[in-house]
Amino acid sequence: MRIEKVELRRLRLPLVRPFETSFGRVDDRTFLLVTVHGGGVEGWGECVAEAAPFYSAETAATAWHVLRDFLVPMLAGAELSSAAEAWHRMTRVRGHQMAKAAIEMAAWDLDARQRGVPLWTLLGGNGRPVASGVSIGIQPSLDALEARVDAELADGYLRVKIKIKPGWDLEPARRLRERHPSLALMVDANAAYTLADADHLAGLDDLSLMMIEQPLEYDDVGKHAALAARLSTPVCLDESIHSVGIAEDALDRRACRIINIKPGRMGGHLQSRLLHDLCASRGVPVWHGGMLESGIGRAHNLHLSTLPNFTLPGDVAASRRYFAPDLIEPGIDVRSDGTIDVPSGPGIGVAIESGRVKSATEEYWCSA
Ligand code: OSB
Ligand code: MG
Repeated sequence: MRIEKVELRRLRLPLVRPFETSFGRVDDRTFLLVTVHGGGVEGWGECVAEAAPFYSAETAATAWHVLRDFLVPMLAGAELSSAAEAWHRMTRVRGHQMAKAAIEMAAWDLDARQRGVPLWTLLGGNGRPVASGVSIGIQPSLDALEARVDAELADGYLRVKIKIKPGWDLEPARRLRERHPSLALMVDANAAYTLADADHLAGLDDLSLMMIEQPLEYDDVGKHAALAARLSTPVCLDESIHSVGIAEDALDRRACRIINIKPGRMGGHLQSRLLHDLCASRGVPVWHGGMLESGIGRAHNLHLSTLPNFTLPGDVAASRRYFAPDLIEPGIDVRSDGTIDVPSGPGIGVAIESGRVKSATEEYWCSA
């Protein structure tokens, strides 16, 4: 397949609800969309880098720069045997996984649409409905948290993750555990703690949590290994895992027992699949993370989530939790059994509302 032309768009959409984590609160979502054209077909990818460099060093602005000035020139005009080749064309650029992922994933969508098959068939998934969980931001009060969780459970979600930080950790987790004794419950710290907090975090150990996600520094594997040895709650890594090599190192050092896969953090579908396969070979379960994506990124996530080692519910929830309306029509919906259908058309299989994309676009660039 030949990539004839690439378009970049920067969009901003208001969130249905503000989202607060240990690194701050957001009321809207800034992100990029990448469109690759070839053979009369379009492929779409979403860049999950945020406006601020708090979750990761990348921002929407750095991704725009790296895409426009380096990655697009490596792929525009290129003849690829398949989308799997896109990653290899970009290896001269170090890091910038989110920028790479956006165009790499667009190439996968293009490849699948040109072949007329759903993306999951190219990725090696099974296309079956995906078990869905929710990620609930830090709330203004424990009562507000309980109400939020009740509303999500009424919608059918199979797992609840709450964001924690110092001052909002043991008490909210304990309150939820008392109210919902058998709930699949987990916490995500987004790197808010240090090893000196190990005894405090061990206070979570009697709450039967599925896992604690990324308790320590975003790039620290060694300290996670030391912490994991002191907790009975399984440690899951998110921010730290931005390459297959780091994941191997983390597993060798027993820094985590579970890994969250986000294709944006890994540089796209190919690297995510390699990470998935590595974890499968080590008996390590994975689940699909989320980055407050629009329906375009969310659809990619659903297809990837149907690979066999995604055995835990993902942060791949319904459109209406994030944007009203979403950029796709119909939006992604959750069924009462807590699963989400994988869109069945060619490629990512969703219909993009070009009028909504246009009205949310703040900046546009085209390679040709
Ligand atoms: O740490 O998983 C995270 C959102 C933005 C940045 C980082 C994270 C998250 C979420 C939200 O937890 C997941 C979602 O609902 O998309
Ligand atoms: Mg996380």
